[in-house]
Amino acid sequence: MKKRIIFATNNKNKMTEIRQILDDPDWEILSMREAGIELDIEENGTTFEENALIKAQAVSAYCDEIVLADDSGLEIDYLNREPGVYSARYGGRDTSYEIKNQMLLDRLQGVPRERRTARFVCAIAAVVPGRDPMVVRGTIEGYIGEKPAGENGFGYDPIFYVEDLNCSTAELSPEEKNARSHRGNALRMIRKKLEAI
Ligand code: ITT
Repeated sequence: MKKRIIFATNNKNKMTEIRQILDDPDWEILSMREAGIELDIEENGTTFEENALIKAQAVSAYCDEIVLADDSGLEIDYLNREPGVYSARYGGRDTSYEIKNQMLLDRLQGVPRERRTARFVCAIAAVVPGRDPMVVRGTIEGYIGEKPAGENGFGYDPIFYVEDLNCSTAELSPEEKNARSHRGNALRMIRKKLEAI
């Protein structure tokens, strides 16, 4: 029987990647909206893991299915790991990513390559009815480039450059990004845990 999973996110770009990464004939993945659940969840945790659990548990209260949630963001070492858990809110939720990315580039102006290190982090929480909640973390290491590049991906992808490729994650194909991304790594980890149940 197909495993029905509800993904507690309102972010369409995340949902696209999640469907590509968890492409499995044994799983039926529904977005919150497809499951008929509309919630505005306050993400008041201080870590990615806490926020992922807050979102998964909030949605789990409204259904009997397995619920997964993604909390993710960009940590820039030179900025004391900002924007971090505030990545979606940085510069204002409704501000375009063209502007948010430029704001970050401006704050790094003149900073040399070796001090521009950064990573994307993704915590995935899983709430399975009758079991203890689970949470995993995936990361991808890189650095903030001198200028935005690429048209793929979303959010901070145009300014995040992959360490060994020297191109931004917005210049990678979806398959290339998912194979090495924070979200790809975290989702593959949680899939293993769910398959073991
Ligand atoms: P939900 O809470 O509904 O899932 P959200 O967009 O509010 O959606 P987050 O609180 O987890 O999600 O914020 C994550 C932000 O971090 C996201 O909006 C992007 O700006 C950024 N981000 C996360 N993953 C990214 C990726 O793969 N590429 C580029 N930016 C990413």
